Amino acid sequence: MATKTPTKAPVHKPHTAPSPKHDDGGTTVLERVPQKTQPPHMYQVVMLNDDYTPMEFVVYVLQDLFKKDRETATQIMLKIHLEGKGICGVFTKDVAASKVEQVHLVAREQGHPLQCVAEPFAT
Ligand code: TYC
Repeated sequence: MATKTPTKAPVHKPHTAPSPKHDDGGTTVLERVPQKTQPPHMYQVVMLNDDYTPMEFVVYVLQDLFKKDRETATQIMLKIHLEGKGICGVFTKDVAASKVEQVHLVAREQGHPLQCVAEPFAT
């Protein structure tokens, strides 16, 4: 009969590895080594003005996809309309790319040329 070879359980390293040190009295002291992980790079989703997308549709997108309240969504839409572009939100790279896709998808479904881009957010 075939017997199963025992597999080793995966070893999970803690985020901070205690490093053993010995003091003169023979006592072991565990020092915490600080974490070296960096926060993720962030991206801002910037919406662009055009001459055709209805203002009300832009307000709807800002409320629905970017979770802005109506007042804030209206202010952002007007800023884009007057200045050419405006920030909808700041996200991790994947989330920002996904927001851009969703905006383009819903805009094209409704026949609007609305455009937005994700760009690195300087911290
Ligand atoms: N300029 C558009 C209009 O006058 C409104 C608009 C605002 C379009 C913001 C796009 O991202 C935009 N209907």
